[in-house]
Amino acid sequence: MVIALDGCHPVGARRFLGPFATGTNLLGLTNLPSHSEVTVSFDLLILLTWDGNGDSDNGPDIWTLSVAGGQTLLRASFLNTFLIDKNSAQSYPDDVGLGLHDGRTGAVENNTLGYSWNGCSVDSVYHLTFTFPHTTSSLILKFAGMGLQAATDESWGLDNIAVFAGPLPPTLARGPQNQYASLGDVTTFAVRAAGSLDLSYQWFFHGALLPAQTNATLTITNVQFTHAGAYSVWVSNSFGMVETQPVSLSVFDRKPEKSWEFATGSGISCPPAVGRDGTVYVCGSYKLYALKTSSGLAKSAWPMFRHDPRHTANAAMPFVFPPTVLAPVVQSDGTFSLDVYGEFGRNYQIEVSPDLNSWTTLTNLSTTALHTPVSDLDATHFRQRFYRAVLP
Ligand SMILES: [Ca+2]
Ligand SMILES: [Ca+2]
Repeated sequence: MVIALDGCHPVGARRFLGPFATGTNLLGLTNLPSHSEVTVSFDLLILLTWDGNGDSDNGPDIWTLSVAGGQTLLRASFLNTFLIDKNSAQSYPDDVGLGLHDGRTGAVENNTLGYSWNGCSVDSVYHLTFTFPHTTSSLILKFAGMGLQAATDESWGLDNIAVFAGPLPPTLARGPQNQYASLGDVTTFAVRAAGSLDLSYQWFFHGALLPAQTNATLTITNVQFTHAGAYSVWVSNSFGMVETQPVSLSVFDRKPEKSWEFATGSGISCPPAVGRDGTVYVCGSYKLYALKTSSGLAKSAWPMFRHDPRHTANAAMPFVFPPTVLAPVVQSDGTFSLDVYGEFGRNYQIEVSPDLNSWTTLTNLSTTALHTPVSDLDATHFRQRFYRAVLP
């Protein structure tokens, strides 16, 4: 039985059932034919600012599917924002308490439904499928959101619900994912499949059968370089077989170690990361700060929601927005012009080089706007010349 849910389309053109807030929606089926198991599949639409495991104020934001009088098929938190926060993670594809994953892990669509918050698209779609033992002629499925804030802030919807009573060939609910491990680590590949419940598994390494690796998970202990490569798995039952795309295990000789950490205060909400050039990055709400020791504190308003320096205009510290060189043009008379994008009221040095090694100053800018044009009337004398804008 397939139930088309096209009753409404709250935002945009997509028609689906919803949006729903915290609460339970029931799907009841009667007069089912004789069967020993049921498979249900559907699209779960996660709308607006779900907070995943969240914190004491905002989460966890949980969605569940259960069988009335029977088992819980899923009880997972979902994270729909791109905020980087040490407390933010979603449990899906694992149940709450069993996994910490990045926001939108496992989503098959991102920002396709037209929902937005603070001008930014915030929606995702998950395709879910479950098989469970069931024998009676009636069935009630319970779809529920739990712990959500107002429906204008966090809601969900359903589409393309299919319920099948009886045996089915296996289908992949979620294939294994690429893994990264250090020497000596333990690493695990996992596959989740739906379909008739007599499922069996066989794992392969570079296409060669791995003896005795016949579970839904493949665990490798004491990882060595020889373990690096391509893994895949066959899932089969009495009615058919499905094979996954190969995924890779990458092995590194040493795990990057965090050598230090500083306490972060109000507005700074994630542990720092160090870039290749030594720049230290930390983030707060909607902002990423780059602290560069060679030129003092710098800031960058990327990548949380918008690349827009105005979002950091209220920063409490004397941050400096690094200049960007845009729109290089060789004019018809052979002179060269470019646009320096930076902050209002800053001093930037425009430098030139014949070879990207030795640099000399072309001009010093004192900006009176976000965009400042610069011309190099001398450019006709050079076969090639490189330009950069730096903080003096
Ligand atoms: Ca929220
Ligand atoms: Ca929430």
